[in-house]
Amino acid sequence: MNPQYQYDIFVIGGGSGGLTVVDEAQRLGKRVGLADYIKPSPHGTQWGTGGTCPNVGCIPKKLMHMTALIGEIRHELTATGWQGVDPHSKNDWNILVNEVQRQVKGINKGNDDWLIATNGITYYNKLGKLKDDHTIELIDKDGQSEFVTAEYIVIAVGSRPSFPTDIPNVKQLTITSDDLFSLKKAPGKTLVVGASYVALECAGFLTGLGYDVTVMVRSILLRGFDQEMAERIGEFMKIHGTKFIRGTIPSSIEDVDGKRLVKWVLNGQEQSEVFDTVLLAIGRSADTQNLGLEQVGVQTNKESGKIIANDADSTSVPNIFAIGDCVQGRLELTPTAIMCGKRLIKRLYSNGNQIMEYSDVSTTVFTPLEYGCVGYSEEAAIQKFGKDNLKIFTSEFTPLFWNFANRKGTCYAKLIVKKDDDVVIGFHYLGPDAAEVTQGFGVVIKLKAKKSDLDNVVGIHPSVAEELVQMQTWK
Ligand code: FAD
Ligand code: NA7
Repeated sequence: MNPQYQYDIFVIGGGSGGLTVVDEAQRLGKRVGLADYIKPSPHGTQWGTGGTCPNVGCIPKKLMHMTALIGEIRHELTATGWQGVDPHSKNDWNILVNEVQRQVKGINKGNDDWLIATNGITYYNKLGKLKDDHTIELIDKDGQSEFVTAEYIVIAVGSRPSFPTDIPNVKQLTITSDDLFSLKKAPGKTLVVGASYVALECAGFLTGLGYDVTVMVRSILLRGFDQEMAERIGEFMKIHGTKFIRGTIPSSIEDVDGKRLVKWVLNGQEQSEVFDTVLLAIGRSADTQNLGLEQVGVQTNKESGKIIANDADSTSVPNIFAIGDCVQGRLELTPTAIMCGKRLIKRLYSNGNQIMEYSDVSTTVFTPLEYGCVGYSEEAAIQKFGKDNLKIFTSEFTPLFWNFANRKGTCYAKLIVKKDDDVVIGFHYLGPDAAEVTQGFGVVIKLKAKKSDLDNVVGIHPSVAEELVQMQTWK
């Protein structure tokens, strides 16, 4: 402990990464300070402790996605003789939002109780700003400041939704995922702008909840993911009612009697349509403005605002570290921010030497047909190893229970295997419970299993996952 400073370690940002750092450091008896402050969205939406994941990210998203999937089962219930189920019943948005917020507030309360009750943590519900390499200014909601000092500083301020700069009043005329999960009024007919993770997940569950949803796609679906899988997701969403406008972006958005008149140009022709809600999901920007980074000498990418940190999470100022979504080149996921925070504290205080590895991280996109993957996409594998050195195994299948009500669409899986050593370098699965199925394959890929190892596994029957250990057809 260095008595020169008030805290051994001070964390700015109490999300997935920041809270992990706080927790790990206090367990080791360190004097820990935390500043977490939620800047309201342009519509004034605010939330409690825990950062993006429990408030406006993973958790409310998954709850709404599950609600849409539960709705789909109405058809199977009717087909299998359950009485009193109306397959055309409507979802009540207000009941859903209240339930989602009840669960979110439960998580907030758990965090609040823990922050208050844990010895060794001092929590400030204040905006943190660097003053010098060991001093942080803490600003409360009334603009009053105090200053604290720390030996180490960790920046974990996450990211916030981006807005286009060329559409007048865009922040007032649209909402983002920061507003959606607590929206007071049902979204109604919705245009989702953007075509990646957040856009397709939100479009998927809104369609499943019964809303008229159109996705406006600038270029491709799910950039960075395996494009065959991405296109299959798009096809599945289409046959389940989501509409797509591809190859354009909004050129203007206007308020017309409380609705949104959106115009765009497609093939040289101006087109327009009126929506109740426009949901922007065009990516996220690091929440690093006004953090005092430049003044202290912490380097950032000028365009994205992301902090530049090395593999050991050090910024250009050696005692200032940065983790999670606000750092350039990191996967924007809760478990990566958590593991990164854990490893940082182990390295700082308990002789750890492991750095965070960002390859072979399993993830799932919670679209109506869920997509789990780990390892290389087909495109990335071809680029790295060449087409001739790969075997791409595929399988198309229909889960048994889908036949009850003739659910439309099919599931699909893909394994990418290197010919020279038979190692499985990519796993892709489109089907029910993708996160549960994919987690185990994350271990398989991490352990560099061979295709012949999978061939030696006896499948569980009847299941969808058995498809993955008996794939014999390759492209
Ligand atoms: P955050 O969790 O964003 O925390 C940053 C905190 O810092 C916030 O509380 C912020 O208010 C605070 N802060 C910012 N500036 C200051 C300041 N100057 N002073 C004090 N406090 C400040 N990931 C998954 O793994 N699975 C998913 O299914 C998933 N779904 C998602 C769905 C959506 C809609 C979104 C938006 C994200 C999703 N994510 C998902 C991503 C995941 O939420 C993030 O990767 C994760 O929360 C990043 O953690 P973090 O600690 O870097 O930042
Ligand atoms: P991403 O993954 O950065 O994707 C952004 C999407 O928005 C992508 O489809 C872009 O199309 C599209 N985009 C970007 N700018 C525009 C404009 N100006 N107009 C229309 N469309 C645009 O962001 P997400 O929000 O989906 O996800 C971010 C992380 O949050 C993700 O990793 C999850 O962990 C949670 P492009 O392909 O560039 O043409």
